[in-house]
Amino acid sequence: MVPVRRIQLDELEMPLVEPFETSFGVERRRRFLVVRVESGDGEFGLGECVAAQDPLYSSESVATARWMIETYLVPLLCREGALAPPDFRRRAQAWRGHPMAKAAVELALWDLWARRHRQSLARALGGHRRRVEVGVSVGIQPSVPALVRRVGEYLADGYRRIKIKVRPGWDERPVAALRREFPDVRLWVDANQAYPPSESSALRRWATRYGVEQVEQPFPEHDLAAHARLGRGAGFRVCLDESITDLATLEAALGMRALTSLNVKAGRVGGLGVGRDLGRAAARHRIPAWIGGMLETGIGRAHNVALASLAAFTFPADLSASDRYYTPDLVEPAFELGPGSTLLVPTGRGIGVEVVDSVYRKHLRRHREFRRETA
Ligand code: OSB
Ligand code: MG
Repeated sequence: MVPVRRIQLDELEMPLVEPFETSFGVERRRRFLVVRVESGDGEFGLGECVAAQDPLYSSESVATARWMIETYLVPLLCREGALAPPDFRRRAQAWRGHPMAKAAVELALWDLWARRHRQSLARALGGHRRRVEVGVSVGIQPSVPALVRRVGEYLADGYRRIKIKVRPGWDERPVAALRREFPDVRLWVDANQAYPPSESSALRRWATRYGVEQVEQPFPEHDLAAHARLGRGAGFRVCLDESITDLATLEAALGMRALTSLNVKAGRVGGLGVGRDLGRAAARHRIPAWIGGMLETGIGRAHNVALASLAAFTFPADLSASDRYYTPDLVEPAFELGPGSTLLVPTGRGIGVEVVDSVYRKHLRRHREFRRETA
């Protein structure tokens, strides 16, 4: 159990070091919520919400996540006064949807739980790795030469696995150019649902021809059958991201053989508990799982790195160094790329990194506090 006496809901806005363009839009700045839970004895826990300003990646947004947290999740915590993360998960399941809002609170409870048990979050979750292997996710660039240059810089930095964002009109040419320039690079593509299933054969042709290792979420999230057809007999993996929102959708997709790789984002699926279960379910089906990212600051990155330290996650994560996203990052120490394209798993209590107050205050746009009545 972790007592909760005070809850803080903050909204921040931070500029990205460079714009990040996907099939659904361009992000130049990230607007996001941070939940802070306090136990009343000096301990606290932090959770970053991955919902973006606009509902483009999924139906949630900063506004809907704020509404869900303020209307249901904060009152639940105030009513109970103490909840271990698995109890919160169970109670929050009564309300449909809103996994990003639920995750923000669950992440904060996990951080608090680990701190109170004087453990790192990675240890509290059952992780054993000291370093986690990572790659980099590269947005759509203004031109093919610009992409080749950018990827060359990331490889020079030490990243060993490259994922590029694709969409109709930005796929075969950039992929062919990367393969020509970097014949051995481990190359993934992510379409964020941008292709109609009728594009399946063209997609299969260029992905095979240029040695793409996996194609992530090419088709609309509810079309599991289209993903299953693409994967049948293919020489590349079909990875699902947006389609998988909980254990039930994963079981359904596994039953249909709609995936041969799984992107797990705690923020997308309602928290670390669900994320861990998804990884274990994939492992039982011999499907590689890996940790995805949502351009988090160091707070969310720390939770993701902790989850990536579990044995179930075997493919390199979409978790890059802090300087690929924000300079300076919200936390210290910042995440830096280490040997073998890895990030170090923090060993301090909880998430194991500290918020830098001056940076946090500079980007703070809204602040709200809630207290549990203890009369
Ligand atoms: O689909 O994986 C995605 C970023 C924002 C929204 C969706 C996605 C992404 C990324 C970035 O690919 C991964 C990262 O945080 O580096
Ligand atoms: Mg994705």
